[in-house]
This record gives sequence, C-alpha cells and structure tokens, in this order.
Amino acid sequence: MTIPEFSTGLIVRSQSGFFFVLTEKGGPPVTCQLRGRLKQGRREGELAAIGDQVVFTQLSDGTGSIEEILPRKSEIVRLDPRPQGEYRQILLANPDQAVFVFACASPTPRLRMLDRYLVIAEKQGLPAVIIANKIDLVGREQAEKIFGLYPPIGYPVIYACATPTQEGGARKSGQGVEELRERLTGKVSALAGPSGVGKSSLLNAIQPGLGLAVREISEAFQKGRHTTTVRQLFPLEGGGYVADTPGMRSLALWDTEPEELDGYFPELAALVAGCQFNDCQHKTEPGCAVRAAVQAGKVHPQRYDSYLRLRAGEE
Ligand SMILES: Nc1nc2c(ncn2[C@@H]2O[C@H](COP(=O)(O)OP(=O)(O)OP(=O)(O)O)[C@@H](O)[C@H]2O)c(=O)[nH]1
Ligand SMILES: [Mg+2]
Ligand SMILES: [Zn+2]
Repeated sequence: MTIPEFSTGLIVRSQSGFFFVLTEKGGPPVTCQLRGRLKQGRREGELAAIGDQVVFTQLSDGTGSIEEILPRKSEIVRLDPRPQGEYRQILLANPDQAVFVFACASPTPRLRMLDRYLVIAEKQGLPAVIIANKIDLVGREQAEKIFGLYPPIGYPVIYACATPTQEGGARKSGQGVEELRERLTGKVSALAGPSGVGKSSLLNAIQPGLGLAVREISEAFQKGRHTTTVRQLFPLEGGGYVADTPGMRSLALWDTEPEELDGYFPELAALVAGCQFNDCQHKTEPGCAVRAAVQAGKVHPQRYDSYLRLRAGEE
C-alpha cells in the first residue's frame, strides 16, 4: 500500500462542488473534491471556498481529495435563507482587504450604500479602501467634496479614472490606476461596488483582460442556481488575487444587533464611552457624546445620518 502524499494549496476557483487548487509547486490547478467525511454539516453551509488553504491528497487520475481546510483568518459570509433554514455561503475566505468602487458621477454615488459596505467590512474585520472612479467627469475638487470625508475616518480614497487619456499622441494610463495596482499587489482583495461604476474598466486598466475575465464569472454568479455557482480568484501579475464579490450587494447586516452598530463606525465608536447612558442610541438622549460631536462638526452629518438610518433598519 502506498502512503498518500499530502499537498497544500489555495482554492482559486469553485464550481458545483469542484475546487481548483493551486499548489506552491506551480503548474495548472488540481481539480479537487471534498473528502466524504468533510461533507457532514453541509446543510448548514459551505465548507470550502475560494481563498481557503487546504490539504489534499493526489489521486491516481490526477484529481485531488481535500482532507482538511486550514483555519481562516477572515471571511466574507452571506446567509442565504432557504426552506430548510439559513445557509451560510462563504463569498471569500481569507481576504486581506475590501475595495469598494463608486463613481463620482453616472451613476450618482450613493454614499449610504458605501457606508453600509464599510460597516460590513468593519464587522468582518477587513481594512477597506474606497475608489472614487470617473474623476474625469467631475474634476478633482468636486470629487473631494464628495469623498473627502472618508480619509479622516481612516478609509483611504483613491481618485481614479479608468479610461486612458491621450497625451501628445501617447496613451497614458488613467489617474489612480497605478496606485490601485500597488494597493492590490500581494494581497487578496474583495472588490465590490454598484453596477456601472467602472470595476471591470479599472481591472482592465491594471491588467489587460482582467476585467473581462472577472465579468464572466460575476455573470455566472448572478445567473447561477446555488449548485452551479462559480467563484474565482484572479491572480495579479505582481502577486496577489482579486475576487469580485457581487453577493456583497445583497449582504444584509444579518446578525448585527442595533446596539452594536456604533462599533462599526470608527469615528463614533471612539465617542460612545462618553455618552451619559450606557445604552445610548445617540438619537435624542441627553448627554450624548455622539450628537455633541456632530453638532461640533467633528462627526460628518452624512455619516451620522447613515448610522441612524442603518440602525432603524433602512436600506
Ligand atoms: N468617463 C468615464 N467612464 C468610465 C470610467 N470607468 C468606466 N467608465 C465607463 O463606465 C461604464 C461602466 O463601466 P464598467 O467597467 O463596465 O462598470 P462595472 O462596475 O464593471 O459594471 P458592472 O459589471 O455592471 O457591475 C462603461 O461605459 C465604461 O466605459 C471612467 O473613469 N471615466
Ligand atoms: Mg463589471
Ligand atoms: Zn450617545
């Protein structure tokens, strides 16, 4: 009897119960399935996902059997309501950061949606970066009027233009593209943002063909039934991966209690201890440090408004 050889690798694509695993040795991904005993507990949710590090054994036909999923340091999870109960979908395992793309115009930026994304990132413990794309449509000054409130809170904003410009006959890559490439290199990034803001265009700008490849997968994701869902990590030439997470759009703040929400607004979280009441909702209570900070201009009114609306359960 031969002793099975164990390899470790990274799941870069998942599709209908098949996982494509890249090993450090390089070469094409090994098509793997989960070992039978791992499938117990499958009713509650997915066990393996893109971004997972796994241990697998090579079978004689060239495929692999996943024996173990190594502990995750982070994950982006969505709860999918199903007749037999909620199902835990893992959109991405082990992301290093979330990248949220919005346009300065067309479509009009909906900052409340951005705030909602930021809360989701905070909840999952992910650093977030904001891309303000289509800066060519409004100019830098106007773009900063829209997005300038975020850097002081701790969220970097990259002002970008995905479409290249012509300068003296030479094609010059758009503004912010280089900065975005640097931000992505060497990391696993979850990319999200409303439709039409230029996600695919930005990816194409940092790496030809990348946007197109990502779009194909995203479309498959949106059309797919649960079992035919395809998800993929796209390798970057300089190292690292990017994954489109269209499911993020419909990520509800499912298990967020109203009273923990202030903890996911970094600029509010720092103030809460100063409120007179422990259970202050920062609405009408006397001695509220949050409202005082809003009135003093230390907390941006838009962020405060987002907090109140999210807390009230509004979209
Ligand atoms: N003016 C301008 N137009 C842009 C820019 N980036 C993208 N566009 C245009 O905006 C439209 C949408 O761009 P996409 O890259 O397809 O947007 P997306 O975010 O991938 O959209 P979905 O795939 O639907 O989610 C296209 O017509 C692009 O040419 C930009 O920086 N400036
Ligand atoms: Mg796209
Ligand atoms: Zn308060």
